[in-house]
Amino acid sequence: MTQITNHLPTAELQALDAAHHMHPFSTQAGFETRGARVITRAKGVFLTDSEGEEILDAMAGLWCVNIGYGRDELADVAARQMRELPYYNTFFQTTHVPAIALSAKLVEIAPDGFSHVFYGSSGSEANDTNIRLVRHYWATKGQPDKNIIISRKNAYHGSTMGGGSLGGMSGMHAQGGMPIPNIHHIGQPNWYAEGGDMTPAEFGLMRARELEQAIEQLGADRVAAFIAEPVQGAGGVIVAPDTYWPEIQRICDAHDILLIADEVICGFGRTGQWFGSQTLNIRPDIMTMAKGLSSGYAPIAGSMISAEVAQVVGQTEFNHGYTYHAHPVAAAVALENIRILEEEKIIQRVHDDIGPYLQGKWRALADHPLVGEAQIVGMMGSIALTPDKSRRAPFAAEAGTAGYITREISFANNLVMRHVGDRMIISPPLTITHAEVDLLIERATKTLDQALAKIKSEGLLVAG
Ligand code: PXG
Repeated sequence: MTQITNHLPTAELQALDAAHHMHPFSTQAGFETRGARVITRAKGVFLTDSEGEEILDAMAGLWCVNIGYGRDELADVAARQMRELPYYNTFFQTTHVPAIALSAKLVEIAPDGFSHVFYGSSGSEANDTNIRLVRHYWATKGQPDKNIIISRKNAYHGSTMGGGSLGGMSGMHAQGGMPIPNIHHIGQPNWYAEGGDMTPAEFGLMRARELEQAIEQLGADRVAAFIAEPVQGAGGVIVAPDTYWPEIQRICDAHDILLIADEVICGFGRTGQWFGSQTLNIRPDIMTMAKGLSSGYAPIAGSMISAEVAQVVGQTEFNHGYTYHAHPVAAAVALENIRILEEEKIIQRVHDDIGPYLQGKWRALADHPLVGEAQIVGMMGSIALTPDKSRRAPFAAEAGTAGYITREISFANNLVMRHVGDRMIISPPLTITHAEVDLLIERATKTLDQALAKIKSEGLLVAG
């Protein structure tokens, strides 16, 4: 067999890809007629494909490459750690320096009250840990029936049985027997799509109180925890109305329900502070971390656990752990990533400079005739496409049709701007420059103009 390298013709790479690589969240058969774009390298905010095209990656990979591509420091640290100690575990009365140093650092940067970190290799694994952790917590306190976890429709918490069950994606639940028992979903705080004639403030309170109603219906003695993303990411960058989170916090406190903030996207500077919980002023007991923890350079995730929960769970053996828990190479890479975030004041820059700059330009896209609203927190933004912006109307066509058309045009314009249904989303590297933001907005605007023309010409500019 010929050696498979970057130098093979694109068509050959695509044919091999279609033949042997099963893609996530994709229709595999489709790759035979239309090959996947082959990404060969990346630097800063730009990807390069096998045809030499430069693509502005306004999604930072999958919301993870917070410090941008091509940082040699992380490669150097990984190589050094691989030579010194490529692997060891911390299961049987052993530990290692990357695990010690990263845990101490994470507790230092976390809000007050956190004391311990339990690791995984992905956000999904960390959320699976959280399910077992909160149930074990209440069982240890003598309440084994306090084991229901409340989550939200259209939430994303991963793709394993646990993570997918916590998530509220109906398309995922339709396959493979999810959700697992004792997971309960309430409505999401998506005022644009579901708020009707209510004000955002009224709607936010109404959706938060669904949590209280669910607790009352299920019984507070049955509910272990509520899990939510501070800002829903994969659900379409849905920013809750201001009234939502204070009410959620009040309800969790009043009913003795643990609050799990899934910070997989919001963490590590995405919202302009270390954690989205700080931006939204919430006090979680557990935080899920992944993605920006290593800027995607190595697979590592974790559950950040409050001192109170850690103390209770720590009394007995917690029969849970992954081979790659606190993997030394991944932990060393994460530490170096955090050093760069701190020393280069990247999060402060999101808060004070590049964040506000992007926000102003992104919000102005709401003036485009195809756009019903623009939302943005820190450096994660969305716009809702609509055939009739005067009344936030959805399209008559199947949800996602207009979004897909727009995404394809965007990709052809060398801008990675994703769609979730008929919302377009961005989450660029936090290191993006002002000039690159200008280019992002220029390509997004051109994309919206072209998408509007195409949607119109296909007779799809019709409200449902
Ligand atoms: N929680 C949240 C909030 C996430 O966004 C996970 C957990 C799971 O993490 P892992 O590392 O297991 O993937 C995620 C992941 C998308 C997309 O298309 C989003 C994610 C993953 C894949 C695709 O927006 N988020």
